[in-house]
Amino acid sequence: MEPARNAALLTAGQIINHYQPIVDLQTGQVIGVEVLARLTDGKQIIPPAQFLPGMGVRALEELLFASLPLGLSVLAACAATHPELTISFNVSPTVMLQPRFQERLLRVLAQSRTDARRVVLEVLEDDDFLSLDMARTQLALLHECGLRIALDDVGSGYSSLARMRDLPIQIIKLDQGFVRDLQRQPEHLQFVAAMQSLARGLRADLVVEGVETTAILDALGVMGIGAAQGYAIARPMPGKALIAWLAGHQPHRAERRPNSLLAAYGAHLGIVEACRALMNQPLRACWSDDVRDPHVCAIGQFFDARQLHDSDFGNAHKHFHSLIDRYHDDPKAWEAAANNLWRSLQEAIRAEAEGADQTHVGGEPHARRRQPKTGRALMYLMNGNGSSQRPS
Ligand code: G
Ligand code: MN
Repeated sequence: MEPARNAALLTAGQIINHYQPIVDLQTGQVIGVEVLARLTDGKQIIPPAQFLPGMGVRALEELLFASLPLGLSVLAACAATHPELTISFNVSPTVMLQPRFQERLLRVLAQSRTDARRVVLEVLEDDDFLSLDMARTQLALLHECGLRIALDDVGSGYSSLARMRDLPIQIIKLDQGFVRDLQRQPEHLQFVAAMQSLARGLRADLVVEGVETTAILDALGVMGIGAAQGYAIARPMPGKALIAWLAGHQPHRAERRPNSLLAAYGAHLGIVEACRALMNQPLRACWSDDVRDPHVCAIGQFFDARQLHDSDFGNAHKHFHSLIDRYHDDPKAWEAAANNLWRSLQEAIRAEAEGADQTHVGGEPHARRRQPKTGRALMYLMNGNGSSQRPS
């Protein structure tokens, strides 16, 4: 907006850090925090979207080195309750390729007695990602010093498959764009699952960003996703608030049983993938005797608990179970049954999201409240606290 004013604020050290927790979905433990730097004029906070565009490489470097010691001191203050916590900083690749960047960074770490293994650099390719060779060399050197490298916003315009192939990275952060709207577009869970399997193949940890609702959190947990970040866990907050939040945080272990339709969708994804894996290898799988019983699987248990077996998707689920061990005999019918369950779940999830939108009463554009809606398509709703409500 006002480059001159922003430059002046930067020079005057008017920088504050906000911190957003990153949670291990399987254990529920907080494993890291991402630093989100902001400028302030003393009265209001200027968000990055306003000051980052147009900032030159010098200014970006100064921003990082102003926010770094603040972040490291908060990390030290969190050590009492969270000794293993990592801290992530967003670094532009052009900054990283500045002469003596590494020397300067390591000096700051040494001054604050920070173990380099606790620090993550989140790299987002920008227009100026000049030399891939140089970037690769620099990232490898930084990793040798103990730092970990995350490829940020993967799936957005700039972070491509080629970068994942060519750069030495230890963490993949899936862009919010694939996640925020999952209740509107549940089929995008396919991308999350694919990214998870790619990350495993690359031996990188996956962090899914933009997790805005408990239903999304639930779906990711059921799918066995490693880590998540987003408003459903916590919003970015000042250092003091973070320390208090961490001290009060109660870890929730991911459950195998879905607690939302979106998570049932995710669970079905896993089951179908597992069946296909069996189909594509020579071993004839042995199913247990009760596999055709729609009440034995995790989805069925969720439908039991909410009395959802007689809905469209409940019937589709029963039909899929009746064919589940028949993929060798009748692959077409098997495919059709698997797809039909997705389709009917998708419709119900969309209807649920639309119902929530109609009763939406302001606030964050993406943090949609889910309110009871009486009507045909809506089978049940989850409150923010995870309890269920059925239309009366
Ligand atoms: O590019 P990067 O992933 O570093 O961007 C993080 C930005 O996303 C921050 O500005 C942060 O405030 C914002 N953010 C964090 N969690 C969520 C979320 O759940 N939903 C939305 N819409 N934005 C989020
Ligand atoms: Mn980031």
